[in-house]
Amino acid sequence: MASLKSVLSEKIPAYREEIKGILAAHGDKVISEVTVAQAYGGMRGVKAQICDTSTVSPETGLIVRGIPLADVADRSPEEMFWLLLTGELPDAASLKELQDELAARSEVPGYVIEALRAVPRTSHPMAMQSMGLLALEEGSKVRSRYDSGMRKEERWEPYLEDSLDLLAKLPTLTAAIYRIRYLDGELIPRDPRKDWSANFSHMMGVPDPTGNLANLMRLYLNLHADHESGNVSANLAHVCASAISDPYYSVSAGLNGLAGPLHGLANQECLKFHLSILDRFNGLPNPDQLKDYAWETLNAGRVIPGFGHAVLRCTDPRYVACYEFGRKACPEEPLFKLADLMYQVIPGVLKEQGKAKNTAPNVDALSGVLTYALGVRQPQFYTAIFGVSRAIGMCAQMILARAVGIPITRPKSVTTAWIKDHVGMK
Ligand code: CMX
Repeated sequence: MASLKSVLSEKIPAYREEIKGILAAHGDKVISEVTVAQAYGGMRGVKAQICDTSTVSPETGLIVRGIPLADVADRSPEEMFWLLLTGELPDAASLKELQDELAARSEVPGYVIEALRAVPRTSHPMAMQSMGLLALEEGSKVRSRYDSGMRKEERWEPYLEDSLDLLAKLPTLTAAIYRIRYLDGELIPRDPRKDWSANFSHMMGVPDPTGNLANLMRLYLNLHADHESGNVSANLAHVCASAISDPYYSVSAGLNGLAGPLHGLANQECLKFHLSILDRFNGLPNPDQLKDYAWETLNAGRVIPGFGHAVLRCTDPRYVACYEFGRKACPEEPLFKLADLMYQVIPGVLKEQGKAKNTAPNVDALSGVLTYALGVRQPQFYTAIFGVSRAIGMCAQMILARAVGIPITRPKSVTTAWIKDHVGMK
């Protein structure tokens, strides 16, 4: 048995040496060039930062520390956190120690709950989640250690401490948001017999007679944890933490990006899309009706949520894991059947339209559908569930970045006048 901190303490010196060696021998080698189109186009495809927790292959999807997602999809989110940080899965005793550690840190101070109660009930759950983390910042060990003059090489340690606190409290905080925002505001205490994700669904308090919702939350919180570091949420957190802003500020920054409809909010949009179809056809449409509906959507200048991806050029393996889960847990649910029909019809429509580079479904095509089918009927809340999970990856990435002393992010921007001059335009 080992603690996460002791495993990291052992691995970090070699990791530092490895990077030092690469920089000394190859620091001047070119890994990417940037075109004018990329500079105007969201820096798509520009290789300009390092992320060792995971990588997204366009052809196969997420690979975590060299392991294809499908091979670790059935692990717990706690195991995922350990894997992202150390490159290994914990043994049973080490996992138990991490879970005990998270349990011991899980209480959210009363003033934070009061702050959540003080905002209007029309506030978006993402705004409440981000605000809740900022309220927790008061306890940051990064901030107090920095103020008392910590050495640069020690920075990863309070980042780990804050991350453990933050990750321990985030399910409690987010379940409280659910109960305050949608139910009677009475909070459910955590159950000491349950683990991190099981406690999250337990504290939300949605009736779950089959246990399927708890199982879905375990899968969901595992699958969404990390997706390398260029995506909006991870990148925002990374940039924020590069200024030695502590994990509360940095994860809050990431959550604010996750709240956008082209990123984390897509699962909410996707569910709405599914519900609007069931509503329009008073149940499941036939394939031709669905095709017409998809064209109507595209012709109105809207995207089909849940399809396409900025990086992936294959079916998202997270979608595949959700599909397998749904096939066992709720195959007869009209929403699941519709998602299945969309999988058969939509790629053909998008191909015919000829714009999307990837016409296959992404994870959002199913995550909201399953969450709704298993009893969480408030689509606006779904991105907050995503946030609980994505915080795992954001924290892992910033701990490692501090361990190897990645400096403050500061790419160079240029003006349109500079571009014109550079390419020789008058
Ligand atoms: N429906 C309709 N049009 C789509 C489309 C979709 N599902 N996916 C891409 N397109 C369009 C784009 O809007 C773009 O159109 P314009 O040229 O008119 O601007 C064109 O196809 C090319 O886009 P792309 O290079 O294939 O995709 P981008 O990298 O620009 O965008 C994404 C990626 C995810 C924003 C886009 O596919 C989309 O809007 N999908 C629907 C929303 C969604 O499912 N988001 C979840 C993403 C999951 C994640 O972040 O992990």
